[in-house]
Amino acid sequence: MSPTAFLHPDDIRTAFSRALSDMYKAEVPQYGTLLELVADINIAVIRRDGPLSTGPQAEEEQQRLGVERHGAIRLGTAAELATMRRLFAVMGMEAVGYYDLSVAGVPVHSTAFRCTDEAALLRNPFRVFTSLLRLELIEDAALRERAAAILGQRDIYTARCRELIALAESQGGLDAAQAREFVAQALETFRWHREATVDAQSYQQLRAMHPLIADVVCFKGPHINHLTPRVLDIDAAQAAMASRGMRAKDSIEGPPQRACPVLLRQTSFLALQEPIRFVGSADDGTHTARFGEIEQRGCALTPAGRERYDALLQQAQAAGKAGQPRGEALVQAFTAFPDDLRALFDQGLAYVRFQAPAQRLHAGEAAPAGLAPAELVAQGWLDIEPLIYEDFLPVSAAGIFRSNLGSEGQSSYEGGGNRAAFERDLGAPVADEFSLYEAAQAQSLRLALARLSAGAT
Ligand code: OOG
Ligand code: NI
Repeated sequence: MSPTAFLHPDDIRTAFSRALSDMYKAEVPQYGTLLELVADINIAVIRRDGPLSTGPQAEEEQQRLGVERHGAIRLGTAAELATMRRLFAVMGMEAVGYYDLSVAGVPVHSTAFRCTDEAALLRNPFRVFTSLLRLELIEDAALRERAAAILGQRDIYTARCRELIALAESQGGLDAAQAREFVAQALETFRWHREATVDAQSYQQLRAMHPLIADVVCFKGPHINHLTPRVLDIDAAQAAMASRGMRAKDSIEGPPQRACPVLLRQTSFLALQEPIRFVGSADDGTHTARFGEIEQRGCALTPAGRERYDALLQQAQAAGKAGQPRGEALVQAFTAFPDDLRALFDQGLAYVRFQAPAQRLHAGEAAPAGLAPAELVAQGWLDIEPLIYEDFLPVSAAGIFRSNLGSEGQSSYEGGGNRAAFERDLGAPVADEFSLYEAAQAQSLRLALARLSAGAT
């Protein structure tokens, strides 16, 4: 078959993300309310502040916002993770970043499956935060073995889904009909099942160990546990959630409100108590796992910026523990972090997208040769815009896990992360997010410089 007959992975990703969103809307109606609320706020913010970008991709930035969301799943075994990597690859997504959540008392480690090139991100930046349970962190050997045995019996993929993944790999893609079938089959893995695969007693034992363990081990598959649209003003969204009768988490994770948003701010509505059925029992139980979340994304930070961010966050947490109100501690700590894009860029703290300024292009002026990017910016030959952060934050993720799973279980695990084990189980290394931002920034520089010199001729 000729490659032109294949559907583009971006289109498969868009179809899948839409199908997942529709399914979740039907399963968790509050998520639909959240989507409406976010769309209203985004329209209002763009009306108030103007478009997200003034560059050539302004229109795509706006349409990206309408489809943008992330989801999260929690897997039980190495084999499940390895197949998930191949499933997401069909949609042009790969594993980026390693997140150790054991330090925050959640016995998992995680990555984000997402697309990595700029054009694909603009078309649809759908991402899935994917965690793998670390059974080795469970101390009770009998329970650990029992959990492994239960997980060993399930197959979270349909047979046809496995076939279509293999077909995509051997052909180098899927045609339209195959892609449609793939989306429908892949969706099955993410569906909620109210029938637990264990009896009530096993469920309670695993849950007592950690609610997350019960959530991963006791069900047929890794139900999508939330989907998160991107909102342009999360403080407004947090207030609106309350006014629409949603029980929002009481604080926003991430940095405080700023003039120049950086990284990621997130909040959620609390997980639903859902009825479940156990094996061999007429009595129903309840399980709490699925929720809704919203996030505001800002500028990606360089390693130096991230280090500064992490230090300030720690400082705020320490002040919080010493009795200062959380919000106040955060605002106070972050006064030390520059709050305009130019300062962030000049100090090497943030990644940017370079643009050739329209007025200079129209005037046909030529930029002097041999100037470094910083000088070109300083002299007005280049404009800068924030390069949006596409990833996650471990401290925020842990906060989201905790607020939705309840507080049973350990507060932290010894031993730290194990990236090598994660990559072995995944069957591939995880990409380094900083290199990706670095490359995106460099590419925007090349494009802007090319436009500058073309404009001058
Ligand atoms: C994942 C929580 C992490 C985020 O947005 O940080 C996450 C989970 O609860 O499985 O989705
Ligand atoms: Ni999330």
